[in-house]
Amino acid sequence: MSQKLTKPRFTGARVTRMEDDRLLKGQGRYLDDIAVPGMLEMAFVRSNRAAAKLVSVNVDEARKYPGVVAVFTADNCPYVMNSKDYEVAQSVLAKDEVRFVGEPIVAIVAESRYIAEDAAELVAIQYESLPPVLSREDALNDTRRVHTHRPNVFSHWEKITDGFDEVFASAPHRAQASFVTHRQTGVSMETRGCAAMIDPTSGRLTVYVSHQSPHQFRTDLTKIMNLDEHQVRIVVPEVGGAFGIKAMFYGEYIVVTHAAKALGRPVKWVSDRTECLLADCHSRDNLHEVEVAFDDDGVILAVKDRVVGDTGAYPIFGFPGAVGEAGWATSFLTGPYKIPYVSITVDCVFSNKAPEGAYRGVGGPVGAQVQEGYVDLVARKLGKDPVEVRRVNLIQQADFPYSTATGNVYDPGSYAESLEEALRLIDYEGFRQKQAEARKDGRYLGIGIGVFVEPSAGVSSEAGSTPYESVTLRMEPSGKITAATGLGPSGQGHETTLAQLIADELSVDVKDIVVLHGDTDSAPFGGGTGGSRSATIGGGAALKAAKEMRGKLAKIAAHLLEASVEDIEFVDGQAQVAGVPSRGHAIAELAQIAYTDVSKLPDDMQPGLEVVSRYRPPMSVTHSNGAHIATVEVDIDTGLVKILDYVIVNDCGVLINPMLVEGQIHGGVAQGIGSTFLEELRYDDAGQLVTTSLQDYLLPSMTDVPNMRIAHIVTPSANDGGFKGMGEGSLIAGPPALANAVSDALEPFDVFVTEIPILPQHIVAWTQDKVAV
Ligand code: SMO
Repeated sequence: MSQKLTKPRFTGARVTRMEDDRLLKGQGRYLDDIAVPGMLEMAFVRSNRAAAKLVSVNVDEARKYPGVVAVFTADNCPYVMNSKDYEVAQSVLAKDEVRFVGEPIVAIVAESRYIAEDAAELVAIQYESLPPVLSREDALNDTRRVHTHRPNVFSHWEKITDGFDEVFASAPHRAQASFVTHRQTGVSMETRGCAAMIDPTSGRLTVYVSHQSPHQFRTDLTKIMNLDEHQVRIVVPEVGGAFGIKAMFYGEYIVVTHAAKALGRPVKWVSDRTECLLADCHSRDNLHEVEVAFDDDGVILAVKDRVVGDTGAYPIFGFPGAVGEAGWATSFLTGPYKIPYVSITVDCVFSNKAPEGAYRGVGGPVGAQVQEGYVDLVARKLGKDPVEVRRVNLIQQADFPYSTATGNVYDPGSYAESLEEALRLIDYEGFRQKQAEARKDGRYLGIGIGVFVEPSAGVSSEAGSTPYESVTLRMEPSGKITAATGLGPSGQGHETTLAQLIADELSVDVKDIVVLHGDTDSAPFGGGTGGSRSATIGGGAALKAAKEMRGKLAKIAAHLLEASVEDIEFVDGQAQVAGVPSRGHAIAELAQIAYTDVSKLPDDMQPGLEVVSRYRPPMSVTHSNGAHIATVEVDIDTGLVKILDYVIVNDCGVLINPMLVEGQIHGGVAQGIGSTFLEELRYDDAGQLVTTSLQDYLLPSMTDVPNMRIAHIVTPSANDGGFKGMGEGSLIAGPPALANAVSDALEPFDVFVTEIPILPQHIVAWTQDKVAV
């Protein structure tokens, strides 16, 4: 198959998102828009204790309430999510004991949500409170066990490079810092939920769910409930943000499905905002005690990291957050730097807080906060410019492929180049002058750098298997194309990017392609969206499918034209003999023949034009990289931080659509601003979550997010198309750039930030009654 192709029209272009026509007109259909006759709604009664025995759960009054159709507890909905690796089973509705505030205990099914909520008030639960495990110390010391049959430390690992101790002990300098990120979560505009119903004709179960991976969801649901996969259809409608939160599997989905089956009526549950904050997976609740060894020039010789990750009450089904976060953070402990020796100790613990799971970047943002934090610490200790310390430590072109002390192999990137370009864009020297002048006036300006490596495309739907993704491509008799994918977009624009790739391979217009997703009945089995895998692996599958389709078309054209397949080229929607436009057939004509005039096909060819392609990338992981630099002004009287400028240099290999790449960066930086300055899920001493609305859990708004300047460097990956995933990098690099900028601004007060979010009261406390030097 070496038919020639004209140069791409769409790949690399700022093609307007095809999704936006419906989304911007408010015509997108989300989970809560799903309405069918006779649909019931569910509300949950959740634990209001962090740790307690359930003495009694009385639902009699709720059951009698007019409009209530059924009430479920662990007695009549006895499903359990088993996390075998960690020897913990989580009842989908709490049985005997509750372990966090927000844990579902009772589900009320009623004719409306209003009725269900009213009836929920009538449920009488008698608790016998237990002392909650809330601090890392209590968890580590096993003061009380969250799960009585096993220690609170549910996962422990160590990794040390041979020779670490010697190098560390004999280093000219050592410094230490403890980095903390408080609990945060990915707040999607559309909340979580699902709706389940039995198809009255086929008897099959259909579950609508706001999720990132339809097939993974079907696998989890059918395994836990012991259902036959072919009798279950999962439909993911439009998803209004997901961020990893919606890659997880939650017990509520089982309860809704069980209710629909038991009652023979459709049942829907959509989380309200308080439920989201209470019971969507949390993340980032980690402590990293770091020691770094370095020489007089700031060359980092060795780094030691002792991590405690708090995963909350249960290892969330399929992806215990603390393990994922500590895994990523320690695996990328050395980031883009050449640091030959590491010592890593990790303890993941249970506590009486909500379960932790994935949130965009998983351990990346925390890991980068640690990594860029200790680099700045070295600079601070030596009185050197943080740029100089980075320059002497960054991995250079000649070092690729680079094997890290933590066991990763980095494919080529542009670590040093992206930093230099970002410094140029922000006018680093110019800013340093402005900063010095401002300080004379008692104003505190700072600049912070976040250089990052983002592993991408390493995630599969089935843990442990090799990542792959699938695309089905069908050219209809008209020559128009229907594609279907197992990916699960939540606003990233996959319909557009996949269409761009397919259009170029087949020399057709993007508008002649529709990309379907989110329905296990029509989409081929795939891993879904997460781990920045969609463009890289899903894009690879789209390319592969389109190439196969092109091969078929070329074969038909060659047969009709009595030419050799190798001589067929595709130009402007026509397959023709190379350089002879008069000897060609429109693609639409070939499609017509393939379906309805099949006697004209080569003898060995099946009618129709449909292919299913699965793409397994040659590399298990490819790494994006880049540099963020932020400048800030810190007002020490109010504790407020104003972002003055923000530049991003991003290298994600070949760009399919720069506009969408930049959209991902904008969103990631916004979430990074939230992570650094606003967002904290706060528990009180009794284990009550006190941030249960968006008035308490603060999100960045338009006025918090500055204009950003973005530049691209392209170092292609070895995958088909040369793409690298980039969905998480800007949330990885944002927090350290911003935190380091605050540290830099407050250097005259000897402030070095090691904890996020940085709140105004922190800044005031760090600086008041202190004299700047
Ligand atoms: S945290 Mo995401 O689903 O890669």
